[in-house]
Amino acid sequence: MSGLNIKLYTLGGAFGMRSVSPFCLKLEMLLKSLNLPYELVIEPDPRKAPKGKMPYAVIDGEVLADSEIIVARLDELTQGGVTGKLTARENGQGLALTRLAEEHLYWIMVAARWLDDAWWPNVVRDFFGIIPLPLRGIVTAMIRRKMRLTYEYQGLGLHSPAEQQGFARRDLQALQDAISEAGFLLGEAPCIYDFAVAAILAGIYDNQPPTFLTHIANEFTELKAYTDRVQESVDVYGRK
Ligand SMILES: N[C@@H](CCC(=O)N[C@@H](CS)C(=O)NCC(=O)O)C(=O)O
Repeated sequence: MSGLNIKLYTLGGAFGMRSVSPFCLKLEMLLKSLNLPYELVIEPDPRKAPKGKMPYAVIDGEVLADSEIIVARLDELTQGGVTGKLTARENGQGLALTRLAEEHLYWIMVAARWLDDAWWPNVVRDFFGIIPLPLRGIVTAMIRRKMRLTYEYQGLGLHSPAEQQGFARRDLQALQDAISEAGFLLGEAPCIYDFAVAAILAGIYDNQPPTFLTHIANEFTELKAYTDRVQESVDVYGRK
């Protein structure tokens, strides 16, 4: 297994995070937990990715785009090393929690960075600081407009700030309630679903400076401890 040649293409760091993409962090955690060596390649421009989103990976020459597709391939290549120790019910529960974090809470995290007028200057500085000044305003306004439309099409962007905070609180409460007494989602050992959920949460808790969502998440102290516990378990951290 260790003979695999793995290149992981990820977004670079900003806002105190090594990578702004939680999907990249999830894969790093998984690869470390599987003891699979890999090369990390920073690709700052998602348009260069096969499907226009980061991360993607090249494993023994095979190009795989989308973190879940990469996880599924790693599971095959390790003969069930990712999901094989879990029951079908556990895998179902884990996937449902992953979807909650990656397809719902994630969008509120993105909006807290990109669409909150008070936080937006951090994005311009950390993300687009290299664009020369006269162009910077035009480019960032265009990209922000696309982000706003995406958030509206997703549906969450149609709600008031208070309603969005309500969605976030219910997501965070559900995740906190899902942690087992043994410390991780599905028992005493961390698994891929912990990596997925904790990667999103790390992007919320460790984001610098804190966003409105960080402040809400800080109310969930057990969830915060869990997020650190998962990162500690594999010694892979989102923060710099
Ligand atoms: N479902 C994808 C989501 C990847 C994703 O949303 N990546 C974001 C960064 S966190 C991205 O590259 N966005 C660039 C864009 O949409 O232009 C996965 O799991 O890999």
